[in-house]
Amino acid sequence: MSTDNLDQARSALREANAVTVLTGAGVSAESGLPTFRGPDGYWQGVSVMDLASPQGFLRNPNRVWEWYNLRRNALWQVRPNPAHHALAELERRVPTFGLITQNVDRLHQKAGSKQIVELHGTICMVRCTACHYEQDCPNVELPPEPRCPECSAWLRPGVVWFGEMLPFEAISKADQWTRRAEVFLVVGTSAVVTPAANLIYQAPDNGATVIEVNLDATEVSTAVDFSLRGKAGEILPQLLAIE
Ligand code: BV8
Ligand code: ZN
Repeated sequence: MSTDNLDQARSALREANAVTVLTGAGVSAESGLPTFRGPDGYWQGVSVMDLASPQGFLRNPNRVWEWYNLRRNALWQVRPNPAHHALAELERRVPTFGLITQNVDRLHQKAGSKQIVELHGTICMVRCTACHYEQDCPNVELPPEPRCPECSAWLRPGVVWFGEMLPFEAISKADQWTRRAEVFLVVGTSAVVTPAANLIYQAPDNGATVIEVNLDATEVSTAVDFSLRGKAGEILPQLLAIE
């Protein structure tokens, strides 16, 4: 990656009073969590619609819970990495800041980030498929067939599955944070899932400078102002000149 690219991106970030960040699974990769579409990603060898859709859950809830319990139990063992900490530091420096995440792991919160929108919910939450019961239950090993304590119906992970609408409040806040951004920083996402990916194309409409940090080139790399290639846990501290 060219240093002048990094230098110019760093100055744009330093001068900005309003920064919005969009993160994906790549920001948690250095914490030891798999991404989705990478070589050892969650989606390798499995059908997305079997595991992360309402139809898949209806067809075989045990199979879906087996997969989500595996992911939950992996999550209790990992910690935020320098990428998460750099974004929490950025929030402390910038007057108007918002972090929009597609991630469901809550590692941004663990690193101290506060202004967060979870576009796709979180696997730390469970909710009932039949009544209003919901429970935040991090660090808890759930039984293979989690049932609602109020009505005994199946519980489901508190995430947004494919084919499901994103929570209205989340998407309208993400939209507002994208409109106000002077710099829009996109970290560790393949930018294929919508409506999250649409925000990246919307950001420049209001004059934002768009900076991408990713290990590889993505579908948006040619559409952004600065595409910084490398690991988020290494580049973000450099971008903030945290040595
Ligand atoms: C919606 C569940 C309206 C939670 C997720 C056809 C039929 C039906 C629907 C659609 C269709 N075509 C398009 C759609 C819309 C669909 C969609 O986008 N599909 C995709 C697959 C094309 N979207 C939806 O369904 C959304 N709802 O649109 O509602 C509607 C309703 C009905 C019908 C139509 C529309 C719901 C989207 C939410 C889906 N839920 N997950 C869970 O179990 O996790 S999304 C899933 O992908 C993940 O949750 C994740 O959040 C998301 C994005 O993935 P990434 O985070 O980008 O991860 P990925 O592995 O892809 O990339 C990682 C990147 O990191 C890579 O670029 C890699 O290079 C980089 N990297 C790796 N290591 C590092 C790194 N970078 C830096 N440093 C490193 N160390
Ligand atoms: Zn219930």
